[in-house]
Amino acid sequence: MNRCQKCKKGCGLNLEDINTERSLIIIKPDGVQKRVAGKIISRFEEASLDIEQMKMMEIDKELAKKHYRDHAEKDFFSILLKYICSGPVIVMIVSGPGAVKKARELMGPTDPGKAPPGTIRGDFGRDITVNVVHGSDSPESAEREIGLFFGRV
Ligand code: IDP
Ligand code: MG
Repeated sequence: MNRCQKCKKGCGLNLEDINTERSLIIIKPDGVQKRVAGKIISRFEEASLDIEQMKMMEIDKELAKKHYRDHAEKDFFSILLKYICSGPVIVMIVSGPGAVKKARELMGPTDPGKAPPGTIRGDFGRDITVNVVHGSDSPESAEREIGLFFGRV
């Protein structure tokens, strides 16, 4: 039996549940268009992350601005908005122990040119903007982003 982290006794709390985290993943328009969405989804499944929710949608400018609000002052902001709104995307909530870090390791660095082979961006990304996938950068960002795309789930 897993032991409760607080009291170290077998009180029935599951350590996996305690450490479970969620991340918001977006397969960006280039990923859908290049027909590599299935391969990308498999990477998360093969890393033992659970898919809790998944939907295909188009992101409008208003949602894109909210999602990328931390980049509003960057010189690439308008290009980023145009790109993320340029076609259908697949949005997912993945969960599991350390899901945020695990997902980012699977994705690789922002710039596909610097992402090693075997990472999603290394294998399928084109350039520093058109980089095939989004993953939350912290558990706090994940919860904010999940709220934007899925509401209270
Ligand atoms: P991340 O997606 O790896 O978390 P962020 O720095 O949060 O990277 O940037 C958000 C998105 O903005 C990137 O995924 C990419 O599409 C785009 N982006 C980031 N840096 C640049 C840049 O220097 N030039 C153009 N686009 C960029
Ligand atoms: Mg980011």
